[in-house]
Amino acid sequence: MSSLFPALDNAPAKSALHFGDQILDYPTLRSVALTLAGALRDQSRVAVWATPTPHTAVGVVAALLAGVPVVPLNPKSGARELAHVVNDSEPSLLLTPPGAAELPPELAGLPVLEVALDAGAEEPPAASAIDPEQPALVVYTSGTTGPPKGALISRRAVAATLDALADAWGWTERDVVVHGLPLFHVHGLVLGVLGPLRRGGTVRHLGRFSPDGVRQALTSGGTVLFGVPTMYHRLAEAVDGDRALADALAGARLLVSGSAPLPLPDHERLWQATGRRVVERYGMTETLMNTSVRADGPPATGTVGVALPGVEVRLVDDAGRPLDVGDGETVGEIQVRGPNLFSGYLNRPEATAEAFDAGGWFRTGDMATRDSTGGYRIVGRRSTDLIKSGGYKIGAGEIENVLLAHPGVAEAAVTAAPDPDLGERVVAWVVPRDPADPPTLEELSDHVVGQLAAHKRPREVRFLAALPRNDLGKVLKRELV
Ligand code: MLC
Ligand code: AMP
Repeated sequence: MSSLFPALDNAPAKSALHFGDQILDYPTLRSVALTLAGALRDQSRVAVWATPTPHTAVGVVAALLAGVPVVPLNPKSGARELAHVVNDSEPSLLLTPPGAAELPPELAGLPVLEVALDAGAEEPPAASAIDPEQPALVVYTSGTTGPPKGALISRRAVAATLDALADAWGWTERDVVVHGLPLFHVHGLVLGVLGPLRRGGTVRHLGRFSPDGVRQALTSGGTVLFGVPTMYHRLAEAVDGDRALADALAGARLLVSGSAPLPLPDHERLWQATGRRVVERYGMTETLMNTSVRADGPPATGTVGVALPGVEVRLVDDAGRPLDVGDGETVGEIQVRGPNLFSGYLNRPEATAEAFDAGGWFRTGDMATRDSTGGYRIVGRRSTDLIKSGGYKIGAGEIENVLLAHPGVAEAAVTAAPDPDLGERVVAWVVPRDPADPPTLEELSDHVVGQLAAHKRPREVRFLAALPRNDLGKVLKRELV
């Protein structure tokens, strides 16, 4: 059996996965996943239609048991990005829940296997030892330009990050992790599903995030809550005047936020209402988790905490020279090194080479300060072409290319605007072909949703006679914002 999930070896009689009223205990998960693993052994790479259901968890665990890399697919992908992901990653099989709604034409030709939640007749023999350097996952993540890149995340990186978090958070088999995160990104899938299973604990997935769902789950056994800042913002909005929700949050062992900065006002409102401090951790698809506020350390607000065990974190200046500071003021780019790092971008050797410096440090593009205790505070990011909306990373270039294909658009630039709920929202700056008859926001939004996932749609459009450009023709985004 793979060493990624030691709890599946002894399969204790306790629940592993809760998705609504669908519950799988460890013995059932073991037997269902091993049965499926037996059917996957000859596959080169499997795509998983990552619905927020137990089938996704079972499909991913089975593939990992079989030593087959997984490409999680967002079931709400637009046609253009889905075609890109499938052409780039070339899965040999697609796993879906039974009776999944009609699959998009981009997946035609890909053999489909439905994930069953009942065990087959016989368990196949366990796989022999699998190389920890082998990819566990290929997770697509947006860059500043072009289509998303597939980050190759090894089994070693998954194990390292989860064990480091266990140390920082005192995370054990007694924890029941509650969340409503999507299962096609590392937050929901690696931390939110593989994490509890590696610890031998329980996942309690809400199907879809709601403050009510959080309250119910935390008052019926949930111990830890994972969420992106937008979810904590919605909890902060809901908790005012809702004693039951306040009590539920106050009763959790740990409230963890990540994927984007948690604004101080939301931090403070939750603290006032519950007496609890939300713990922030900082990570990235390519690096998995780098830093966290420790559960056994002092409560901290506005910081993403200290380097996780085994992870080297440093700040560098614009020339890439290390900044040996602890003044809480000097800003540098965060670079990281450690066993949590990805192995490269699929089919993109140049992008992979660019991502690291000569010493093997990964350039995150995030700007931060470090204080005298080694705590990091993220103050921004290097590129104006990356947007974090609702915790999703969105590349401006990808949306600009889609907007330019709209018949009413002559020129387009995409930027982020601050948003109290989403953190940042996507703003489209458009030079219309016919200034007397510009496309509406709804038309542009629908056009983007046809090609890309709905979270990438512009929430606002601003019309201009021309985009500000430098002598080389590059759009001056800082002038726009
Ligand atoms: C909206 N929708 C449309 C549409 N407009 N569908 C078709 N056509 C249109 N024009 C649909 C959306 O698909 C969605 O459906 C619903 O309407 C609402 O969309 P929304 O307004 O965009 O989002 P919302 O529901 O408000 O979601 C907020 C949220 C979500 C916080 C729940 O943003 C979220 O789940 N964020 C998590 C992102 C995340 O996990 N990031 C981690 C990355 S890893 P439906 O059915 O889908 O609701 C990482 C590393 C790390 O960052 O450190 O963790
Ligand atoms: P992704 O590429 O989707 O994995 O997103 C990674 C990015 O999310 C990082 O580079 C950061 O910019 C951001 N991020 C993740 N966690 C935090 C956090 N706790 N605070 C601020 N930004 C964060």
